[in-house]
Amino acid sequence: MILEDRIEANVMIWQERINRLIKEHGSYVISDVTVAQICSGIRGVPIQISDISYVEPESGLRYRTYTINEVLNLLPRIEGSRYPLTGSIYYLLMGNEIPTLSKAMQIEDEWRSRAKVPQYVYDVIDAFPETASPMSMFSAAILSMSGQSKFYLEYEKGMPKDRYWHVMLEDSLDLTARAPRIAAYIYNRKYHGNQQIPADENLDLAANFAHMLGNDDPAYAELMRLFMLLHMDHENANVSAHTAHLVGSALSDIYLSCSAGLNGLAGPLHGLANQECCNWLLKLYHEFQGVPSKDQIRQYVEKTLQEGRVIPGYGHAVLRCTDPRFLAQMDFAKRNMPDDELFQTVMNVYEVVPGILKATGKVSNPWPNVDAITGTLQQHYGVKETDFYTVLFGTSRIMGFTAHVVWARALGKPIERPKALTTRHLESMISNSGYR
Ligand code: HAX
Repeated sequence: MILEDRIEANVMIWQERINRLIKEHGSYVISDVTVAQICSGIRGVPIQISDISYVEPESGLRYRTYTINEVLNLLPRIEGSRYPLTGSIYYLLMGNEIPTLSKAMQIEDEWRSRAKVPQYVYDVIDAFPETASPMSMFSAAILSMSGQSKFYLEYEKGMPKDRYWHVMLEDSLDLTARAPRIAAYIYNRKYHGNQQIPADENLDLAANFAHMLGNDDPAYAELMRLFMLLHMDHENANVSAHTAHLVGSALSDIYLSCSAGLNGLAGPLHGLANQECCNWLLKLYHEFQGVPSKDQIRQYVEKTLQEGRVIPGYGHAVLRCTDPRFLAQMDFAKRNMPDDELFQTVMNVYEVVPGILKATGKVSNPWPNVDAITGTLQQHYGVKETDFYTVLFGTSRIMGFTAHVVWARALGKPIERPKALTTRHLESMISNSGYR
């Protein structure tokens, strides 16, 4: 299989680099950790290597060293499409190489051949009450496949360690092939009277996902190609990716790891922000009965801040610039839906909010992140149920999770076990050091 061959050809090279680093520079100190960092979310403390994707504060996300603009320009696409095939991004993340169109198509073919979802997964979803959150259904559906994981079954039989990543890759391809079907099933069951739309095997993964969500407009297929590209990974230290990686380090299978990662993604300060952002924008739009003026936006933003709430879609723990993923979606909207009034609202908000956040003097990054616009594009193409947006996000993000977990196993990364201290330890360390 194409990805297996590509990873196989590279594993030794990366293993040697890591081994050399440990052997020759193992005692090199790369950071001092402060009390403030330990007490505030281990913010900024380097915890691991993330070669698959990396976030530069001033220029944003890089997939295997390529910026978002480079990825959009260099990756192959099918004829007539502006946006790369999802299979090409997955190949880049896993294989560390810009693929040819033929290679990207082979990944899409792999997904086609593995996409059948076992009936028990649908039964798990059906067992949830109508009121259940779509993210809990999605996470549970994925978790339910753990018992049939190829890794789990072979591990039970005592497979040798050098087989681990091969079997994890198998499971990863199965999971990533099935995820859009599971997500679409949840969508149609929860919001559209269980009117399920059969997959169209002729389409690529993203276009098929768009089709199963009920919109066959070619522009929506394009949007979903862009969406899958932009949401696939964002460095391996954010809540969800790190959770998936941490759980994977215990040799848990890919379903256990990805389900855990999705539970982190479901939090309001992380993946759920896209839903909150869209709801905030919709409320703003309705309050002023149309596209609000900049003065009206100023009023509305001040009110949100006075209520002690954050402006959703703005700020970031690492970025210190407008998120290039926001800009790529803005470009899509300008081309495809310039007259959409919610998009026009997004643009007016973009002109007003950074200035207000800067003036507070405390916000580290006043610029929009990816979530400031994502929901607006979905609204335009008819996917209006905002509480489903994190499932959309998760469908793409598990691809990134799987790339990190497969590579961790290929490189034989050990189980993670950082150290926790008591408050008393900290107090004693400080007083014993003579620090004032
Ligand atoms: N609106 C108002 N205040 C904000 C703010 C915003 N958008 N972003 C940060 N601040 C405030 C913080 O609440 C904090 O205030 P206090 O000191 O009073 O607690 C202060 O500014 C400093 O915070 P920071 O260092 O700038 O930001 P953090 O790294 O702590 O947090 C967050 C980063 C993304 C969580 C934050 O900017 C935020 O809550 N933004 C709004 C929610 C959002 O858009 N989340 C999505 C992030 C992208 C993502 O992960 N997607 O999955």
